[in-house]
Amino acid sequence: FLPHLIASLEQVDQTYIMVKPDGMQRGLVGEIIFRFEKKGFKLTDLKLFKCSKELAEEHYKDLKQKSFFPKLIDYITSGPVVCMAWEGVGVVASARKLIGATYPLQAEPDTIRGDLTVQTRKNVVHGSDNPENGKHEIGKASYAIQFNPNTCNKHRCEL
Ligand code: IDP
Ligand code: MG
Repeated sequence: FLPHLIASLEQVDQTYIMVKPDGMQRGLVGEIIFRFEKKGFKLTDLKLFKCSKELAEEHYKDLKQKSFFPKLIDYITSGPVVCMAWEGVGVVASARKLIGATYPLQAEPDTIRGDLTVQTRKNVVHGSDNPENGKHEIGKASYAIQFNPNTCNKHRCEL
């Protein structure tokens, strides 16, 4: 029993981390990568892309019935996102802790959302909620359309 438990605790997983359009516009990509690297996780893939409506609806399909769903889809497709695959022991749950609670006002200090935002929809970053979804979301992201800077001017706020 004990060796089995330890083996499951030491499971190397993958998670899909996505810097949402607000994180991209605010120039928080480095800050987010820094936190995952510092924790000891391994970045195994990274891509800048513009999320299609179809992919966004698939990604958030569990929330389809929510009143905020249409606005969520509009927002997530409003500008480029940074799609990343991260790997490591317990990375899925640990990443969720580093990200913090969905509602930024409830997120603890020292978490990404706790430190960097007060807005629920624009909460900077997405992280998979279980290892199966991690693999699924990484696979789906590989179909995403490459970001073309000439067709999107919303990728960085004016300074
Ligand atoms: P999570 O991102 O912490 O996993 P989910 O419940 O999966 O949270 O919701 C997905 C995303 O939908 C959130 O990150 C946030 O951007 C948005 N969202 C969730 N709840 C609300 C809400 O009550 N109002 C507006 N947007 C919301
Ligand atoms: Mg979620």
